[in-house]
Amino acid sequence: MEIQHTPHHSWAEPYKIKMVELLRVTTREEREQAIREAGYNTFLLRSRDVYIDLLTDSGTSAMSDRQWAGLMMGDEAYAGSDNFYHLQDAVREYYGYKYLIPTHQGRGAEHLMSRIMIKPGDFVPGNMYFTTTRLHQELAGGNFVDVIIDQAHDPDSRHPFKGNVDMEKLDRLVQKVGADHVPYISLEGNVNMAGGQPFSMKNLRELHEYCRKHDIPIMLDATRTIENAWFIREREEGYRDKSLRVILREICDLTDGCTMSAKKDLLVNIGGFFACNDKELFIKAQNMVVVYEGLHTYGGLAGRDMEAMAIGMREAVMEEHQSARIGQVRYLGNKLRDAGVPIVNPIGSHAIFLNAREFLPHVDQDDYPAQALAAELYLEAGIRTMERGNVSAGRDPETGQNRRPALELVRLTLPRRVYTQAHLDVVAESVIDLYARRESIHGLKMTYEPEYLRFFQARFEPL
Ligand code: P70
Repeated sequence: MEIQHTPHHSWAEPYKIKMVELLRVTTREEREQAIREAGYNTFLLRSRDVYIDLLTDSGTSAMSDRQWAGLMMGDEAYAGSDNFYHLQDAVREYYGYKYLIPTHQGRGAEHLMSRIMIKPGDFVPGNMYFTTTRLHQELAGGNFVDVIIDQAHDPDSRHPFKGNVDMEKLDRLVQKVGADHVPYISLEGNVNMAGGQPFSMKNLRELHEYCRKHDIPIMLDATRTIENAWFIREREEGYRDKSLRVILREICDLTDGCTMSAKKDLLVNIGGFFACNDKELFIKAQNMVVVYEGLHTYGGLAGRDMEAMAIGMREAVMEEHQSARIGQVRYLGNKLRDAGVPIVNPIGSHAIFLNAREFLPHVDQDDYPAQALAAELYLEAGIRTMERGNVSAGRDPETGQNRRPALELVRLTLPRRVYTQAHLDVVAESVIDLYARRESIHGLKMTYEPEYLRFFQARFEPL
């Protein structure tokens, strides 16, 4: 399939706007009250108090007219809904996995997979943790082991594939605990916590070969894998003329199954799935899904949700869609970088990550610089972002201490097909203003800490 560019190779949006949602601009006083009531946690703000919402790219996409039309075609039968079969056909076509179990969202699939595949005491290597993924591994009795390359933990490294697995780290683990205690390797495309960084096909091929030899399945976190495919085409020898569809299939063909949060790449507001090629694994998942999600042909979704996902999948692999998606993120990133704002490099596909450690060098990591910066950006401009640092990393289960991760970041995440270039100008101007007065920003003290995934509901006070 040939790659189509717009005239002049611009990343211009491959759509026009048919319906709009009005935004509300608040006063500084209103924002002061709102963030105080939210305990300085952007997850606890009401969305009506937010002007530009860059909290996440999850479930926040604008659906197309075709997807909305698909909702009307929902077959809400309890069992055997037509929409399930449409989704199964699309998964087989684009991802290539034989068996499909829908789930309400990504963590539903992670839960099923962890429960089925992990035995207590097992070790699960992964190319950096993701919060929900690691928690489900731990709840199933497993131990997560980070096997991503060192460069991924360095915000200044310009390595083109910071999502790569360090084969030596992996081999060291397998030698130490034995392949029998490694139920699978968890491989994430466009590694979220590293700043949206891709793995290369070369790395995946090496991993595939190694895992075949040791009989270890590769389970893909496919949430942002189409975006990963984009980077493979851009940066890897031999892929320049391949379509995203072809690259996506090549990735999936080197893995054994996946969990998916369809709320990202697949352009829906809710949904996910587990998919695999092994029949035995599928049967176990099919049995587990009825306990926690719903019957195996809907898994916690309405028929209409599955239809919107099947249509979203076809749109997500369109060249012009991804070109605009990545072009927009880079537009914002380049503006910030040119102004000297410290961001994670290279720029990833779903977000710009501010390096809060460098932005606020005067704030100790246990005073949560990224959390403080996210709160301040809201106060400054009504822009909502997300902490991805010490609060998100949580405590080490053994020592009980904060993990103090190398990456202390604030994520400016771009919903797909939602904001315009002018919105991004406002965002860039606001961050640049904040950077100019960075010395006036102070840390936070945590006053309430939930037991699980604390970043969602923790509360803070200014120091
Ligand atoms: C985000 C969202 C979700 C996600 C993901 C990857 C690579 C699995 C999931 C889970 C939402 C989120 C989740 C936890 C903390 C903060 C935000 N990421 N794998 O904003 O999928 O949300 O559908 O259960 O990125 O990055 P789901």
